[in-house]
Amino acid sequence: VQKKIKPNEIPKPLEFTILATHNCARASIMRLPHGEVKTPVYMPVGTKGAMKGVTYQEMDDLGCKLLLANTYHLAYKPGGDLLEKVGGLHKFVNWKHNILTDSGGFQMVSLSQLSEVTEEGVTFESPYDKTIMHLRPEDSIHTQNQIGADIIMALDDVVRTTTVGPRMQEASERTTRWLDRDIAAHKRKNDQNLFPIVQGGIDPKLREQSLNDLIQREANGYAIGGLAGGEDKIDFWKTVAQCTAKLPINKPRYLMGVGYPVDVVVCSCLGVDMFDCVFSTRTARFGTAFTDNGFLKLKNKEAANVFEPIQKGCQCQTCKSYTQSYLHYLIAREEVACHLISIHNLNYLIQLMLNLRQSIIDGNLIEFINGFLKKWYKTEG
Ligand code: PRF
Ligand code: ZN
Repeated sequence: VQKKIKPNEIPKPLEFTILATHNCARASIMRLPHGEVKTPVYMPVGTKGAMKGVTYQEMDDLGCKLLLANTYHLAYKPGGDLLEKVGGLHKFVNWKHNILTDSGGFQMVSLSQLSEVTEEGVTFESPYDKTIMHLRPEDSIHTQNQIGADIIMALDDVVRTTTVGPRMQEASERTTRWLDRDIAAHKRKNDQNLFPIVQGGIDPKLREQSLNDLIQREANGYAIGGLAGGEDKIDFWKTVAQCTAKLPINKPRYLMGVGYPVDVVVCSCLGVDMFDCVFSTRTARFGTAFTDNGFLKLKNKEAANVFEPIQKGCQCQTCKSYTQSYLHYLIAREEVACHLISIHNLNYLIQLMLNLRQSIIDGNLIEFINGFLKKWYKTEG
């Protein structure tokens, strides 16, 4: 149903409709410029404008409606100017659904040996050819405007989760100051949503301050950053719960860098709506598949004698076509093995979210969680 827009009302590039809830968990529809997304959702990561070992056509076949890409990598190559010239990343890579771009902030951690942070911004030395890139909040937003993703991320000052003391406080407060520069630099407010990123590590006081500062800036959605970096599980969950309890109820919440099956299930229950992680495809490249009973290491010699798919009943192309035995044989020999396991793992996470979502709608979330955890930890019987 199309909503009537009053003559002088500027349409928002994001509409978030909650269909059902169970305690903090929500089943929603997020309407973005390139179509609807059912949440909670797992967003596959195509850092450099391509998935590793999976085509965008295949992502479409898996039912994916929202993909991730990274500003730092795309700014380096092919560059914002070229992407603007071809009409944005959607056109360049021929993807008709939604895209979210991360700001480049996280590369301060992942490329920490090669970066330097000041109040002005971040400076990177390219790991490829040693060229220098300055990424100020204004640069990140300008490049993200050129890329044209449906959701763009604020440039945050990211430090390792386990950092303590003044550097953590500085990073968290700087993230807020940079957010004001991001907002001022953002030129496409009508068709791109800028999400701020809550920081503050696992310190409840810093998180509280960051939450208060960011919520005041009234964005269309919010991200929870700075987690999944080696902190204890209990601190991780407490921090997520603190954030979801405080963030506006009627706006989507995105937990960055989390994609371990148990974590997406638990954090959906805590009220998170969006997740991303390279884990599903990275672990596939090491021969590990997701199953209802936990991780399956297809490199192990036991797999050689299993003439069944990775997961019985799985509707992915890999499970419909191949046995564990064949995949075990391929891993040592052919790159296509990584591709086949990636397809299964992506399908597994996408379906896991859809099943969880449906259980919220049907009022069966508790049964769903019990069933999921029992099988995952093999405590049945
Ligand atoms: N900030 C940004 N990207 C991220 C994170 C973050 O804190 C995380 C959390 N570890 C993953 N990706 N900009
Ligand atoms: Zn499968």
